[in-house]
Amino acid sequence: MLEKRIIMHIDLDAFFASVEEREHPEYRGKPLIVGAGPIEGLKRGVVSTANYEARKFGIHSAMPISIAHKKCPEGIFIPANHELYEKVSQSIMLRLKKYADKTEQYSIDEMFLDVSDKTKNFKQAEEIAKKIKNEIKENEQLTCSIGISSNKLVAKIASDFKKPAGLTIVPQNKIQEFLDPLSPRKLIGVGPKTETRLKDMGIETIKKLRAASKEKLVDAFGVHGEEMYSMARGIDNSPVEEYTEIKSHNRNYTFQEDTKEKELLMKTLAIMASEIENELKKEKMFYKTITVRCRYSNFDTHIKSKTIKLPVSDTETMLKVAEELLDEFLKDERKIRQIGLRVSNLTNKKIEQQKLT
Ligand code: TTP
Ligand code: MG
Repeated sequence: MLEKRIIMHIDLDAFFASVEEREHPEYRGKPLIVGAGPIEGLKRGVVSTANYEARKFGIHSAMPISIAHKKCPEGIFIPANHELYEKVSQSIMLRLKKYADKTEQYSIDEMFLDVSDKTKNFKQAEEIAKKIKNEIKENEQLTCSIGISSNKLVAKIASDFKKPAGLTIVPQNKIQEFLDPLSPRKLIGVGPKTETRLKDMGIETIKKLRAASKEKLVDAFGVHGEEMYSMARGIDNSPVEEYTEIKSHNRNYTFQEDTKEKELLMKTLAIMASEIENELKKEKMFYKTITVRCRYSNFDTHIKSKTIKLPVSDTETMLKVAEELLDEFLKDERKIRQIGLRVSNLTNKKIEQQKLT
């Protein structure tokens, strides 16, 4: 049977700890705990990750080091060496990229591959997965777990299904059967709080989640409820694509007749500003720099920019600054053919909105 999409998710096993074991053979076979923050006093730091020997003692990521130490006093506790893990990660991601045209690095140790164009069926995808495992094992001395399915959601859950060194394939017609017995916690975006609330509603498995009406879930969780409704059915149409950082938003408008009329120019800028604001709101981004680009009737083009102190996302500020800049352009006696508005210097940091000074 020809599957619509074949998506693979690769996740390295006990990543930070495995890199440390590779670099320090003396750690192998012993419980190893990699900590973040000060671990010398074993008081304030938390566990970044633990190898599988240490996990047998109940140690897991984000656990306070002090507790991990109580659970396993004989464990080896070491600080994280992020520079090293980043280097190893980059090398592995580069290796993985050649196996698919469409790839998406999802975290330091995870990557999605869309192998639909390279493979005819899941059997062939399985062969690719085995090659990947071999390549990583031989060249990086690390193991990974791989999930294959027809979308990212299920592929990711599948890679976690048989860890470490697992390979789990879930074809389209087996998705429901695969998901049903699992905890809703396995779904992307379902954290401990949502899990508890679902439990209170009597929903402890994805099967039960699937039995809940969309209205009920939306009532309880809003938009996230709607997402859970789809995820419980194994639905995820999101493409495998590298996240590209958007560095600016802009709009341009060319007038049918060149103009110097401020009212018309401001109205045009206002429309562009509100479109830009919508894009920013969607991405939860804030800007600091506003630029107006002006092309005069003779095609002579100039830009003027202003950067404000604190990032904002509103049209009011955008327009206020744009007006100041436009006034400068209007001092020229030439008429304007095209006007452009751009916001840049973007950040996702939420800082109290401030009025312009
Ligand atoms: P994970 O892939 O979640 O964990 P892991 O690779 O250690 O183990 P698994 O075999 O279950 O995949 O995260 C990758 C790395 O990210 C992990 O090695 C350390 C780091 N990390 C933290 O620093 N803090 C955390 O809370 C988590 C979950 C991970
Ligand atoms: Mg991992």
